[in-house]
Order: sequence, then C-alpha cells, then structure tokens
Amino acid sequence: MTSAATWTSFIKSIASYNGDISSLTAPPFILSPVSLTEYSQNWSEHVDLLVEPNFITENDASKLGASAGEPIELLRMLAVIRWFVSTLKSQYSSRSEELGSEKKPLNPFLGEVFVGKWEDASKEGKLGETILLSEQVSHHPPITAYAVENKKNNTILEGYNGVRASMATTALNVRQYGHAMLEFRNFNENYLITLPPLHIEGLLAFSPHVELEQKSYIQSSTGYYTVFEYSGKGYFSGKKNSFKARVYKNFEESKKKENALYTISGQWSEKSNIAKGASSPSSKNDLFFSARECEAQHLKVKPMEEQHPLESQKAWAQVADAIRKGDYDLIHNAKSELENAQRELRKTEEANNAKWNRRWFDEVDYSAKAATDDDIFVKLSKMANLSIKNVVSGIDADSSKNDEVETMSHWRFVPENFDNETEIKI
Ligand code: 1KG
Repeated sequence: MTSAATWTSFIKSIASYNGDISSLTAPPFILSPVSLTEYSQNWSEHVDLLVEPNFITENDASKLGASAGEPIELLRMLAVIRWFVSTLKSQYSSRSEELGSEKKPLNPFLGEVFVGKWEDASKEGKLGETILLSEQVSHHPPITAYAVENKKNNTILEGYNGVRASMATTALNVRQYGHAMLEFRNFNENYLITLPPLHIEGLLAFSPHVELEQKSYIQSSTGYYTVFEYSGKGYFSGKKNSFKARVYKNFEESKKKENALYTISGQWSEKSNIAKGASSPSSKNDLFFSARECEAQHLKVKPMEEQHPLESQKAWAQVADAIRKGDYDLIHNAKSELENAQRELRKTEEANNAKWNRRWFDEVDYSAKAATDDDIFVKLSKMANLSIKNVVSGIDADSSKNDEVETMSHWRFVPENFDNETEIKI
C-alpha cells in the first residue's frame, strides 16, 4: 500500500480513539527515532535567555521594548516571557521544520533517562554550564519529569509533563498535564508556567503539525502575571503559530484587558513585537523576539558508547536505527524486544512486591500542603487562581473540572538524589 493509502487507513482507524497516545500503532513512516524524554531539552535551547533575568538592570528597559523607569521586577517578567516564547519553536514546530511534519515520538519506558549539557556560549563566560536531567517517572500514564540547572547563576527550571489526546473531526486534540517552575535564587524570585493546550492539524492532508490553542499563564512571586492566548491559521490573526501575551501587575488587574501594562504579539515561530498598554503591537512597534535570528543552541549528549543502558539513545538504538532505515519488520522486532524486557521487569517487581525507584524525582502529595502558603507551587497557584489538582495544566481553581478530580500529586526534583548519583554521567 502507498504511504498515503496507509496513512488514510491509519487516520480512519484512530477516528474514535481517546486516551493514551502510546497505545496507538502509527505507520512506521510517521514514527520518530527520538523518545519523549528528549523533548525536555526544548525548554532550554536559548540558555542565554533562560539566565538573562540574573543580569537585568534598570537600564535594560529599552532592550526589552519597555519604557525607562519600569520596576526591575517587571523587566524580569518581560525577560522570562522572552525566554518562554523562545522555547515554543523548539517544543512545537522544530520537527515539522526539520522533518517536514510532526512525528510520533518513541514512548519512553519507566526509568528511562536523558541527560546532557549546554556549555557556556557567551563571550564573557557569564553563563557557565547548564545541565539537563530528564526521567520517565511514569509509564501508564506516560509522564516525563525534568530539571534544567545553571549553578553559576543559581537558576533552576524544573517541571513535568503528561499528555492525554483525543480525536476530533480532523485534528488530534492534546491536553497537557503538569507545569514548569523557574527559580532565580540570587534574588529569591519564582515563576509558575502552565502548559498550553494543542492540537495536531493537517492529519487528513498527510502532513501533521502542532498548533497551540486557548491560553497559558505565567505567575511570578513578584505578583506580575501574564496571560498568553494562542491561535493558528484561519483564526482572528490568520497566521499560523500566533500568540498574544498581556502582562499585568497582578491577577486581579487581569480581569480587565485595559489594565495590561504591556502587550506582546506575533508568531512564536517567527517574529513578535511589544507595545505598552493593552492594544496589540504591529510590526512597526519594538521587536520583542525573532525566532529565526536566535539560533537554538543544541544540547551536548555524550557518545552512545559512554551512555548507561537506561539512557534513552542507547536503550532505543536498535529501534531508532530500524526507524531511520524504514525497516518495518526490524522496528516491530526491536520494539517488542525492548517492551518484553520491560514487561518482565514489571512482573519481577510485582513478584517481589518491589516497585521501581525513581532516580531524581519524587511524587509529592499536595493534599496536606493545600492549606499552607509556604510551598511556592501552592503560593503561585493561589495568586493566579489556578487549580493545584491533577487537572489539565492551567485550569482555573473555580472550574467545574476541578470537582471531577481529587488527587493533587506533582513530580518534584530531588537535588540530593542527583548529587548522590554514581552511575549516570552528564
Ligand atoms: C503522538 C503525538 C505527539 C505529541 C502530541 C506527544 C506530546 C508532545 C509534547 C506535548 C510533549 C511535551 C513537550 O514539552 C511539548 C510537546 C510537543 C509535541 C507533542 C507531540 C506531537 C506528536 O504528535 C503525535 C501525533 C500526531 C502524528 C504525528 C501521528 O499521529 C498519531 O500517531 C496518532 C496519535
């Protein structure tokens, strides 16, 4: 069967599917040789922008497109927004750009890890090294936890991600669970970042690609609060990968759009502009970020022969090779071998009443903390009126969806576990 015919029959086969993407057997030509644990690197392919808030001073207003005299905390929120916008192309459109379409990532096994580092690419040597730790902390449902740490500037990003998907008429709707938290320890400032809903369009046209939709939020411990709205081709702006971000003094102020201090809008995969106040900037306003002009810095990963068996690229090497060769039988055999080995592991654990120990992350039950304010996640969620339950990322605390869920457990980085790590080298 031609690949177009195979694809069409595949799309028909998933028309009524709903739930765990990993249960789908997509045609080999849409499979990616890359595992989802590798996607955590997309949070930091612009290390300079991630670390920038450490170097911001009052005089930097103009380079952020802000007017002089703005509070330093507002400038730092703008710098965090610029970093967040810079992650979106890596996260959501890099594969379509490099490979011609979105691909289906390998479904990580429990305990799979992916690590690497970004070396200091600055001329002044002010960035220092940044490391990535990514670990598959759950297989059913698939959940990846990650930490990006820049010790020289006391800056750490940590978070986790799980997805649920369901087929709509012509698109695959994807909802993200989890969040990211960014901490600048030099000045004790934290940011809570929610994950946008997305859908995969172009399925019938046999060229699947991601489009972001609805909203996501950034809440700072300084009070500043940003609302992102996403849209694609055919929406109000008509261009693909469009977004509009409005920055407010705090959540309360965001109740009225005209209270916006700044508005940033454009395309997250191309250019965006910034203007003071609530009106949408045009390309005549100050340029805020240009994805094309800021080359992504790719993570440095050690050679396969130096990798531990649990490291993603080593563990999936045979399957990845088979996918690159398009050898359908080899893909099936290599995948089954890995998956059978995992099933045996689970059975042994069950027999010994043992359970797989997570390496660098812990699942924290927040039901005991919900009433307190000393936990930064609880504090920032309350400031932004966000649910702290295991609901879709960015759900309002007053939403009826909140009542459908009881659990509130979240994956948290345990630095001392990594400090005591003896087997996995960066
Ligand atoms: C299986 C789909 C893949 C997605 C949706 C998995 C999750 C990926 C996430 C949300 C993970 C967290 C990252 O920070 C951001 C991110 C980016 C891309 C998301 C993946 C896109 C992939 O599309 C896959 C489905 C579409 C098509 C390629 C194959 O069709 C099917 O296999 C039908 C399910």
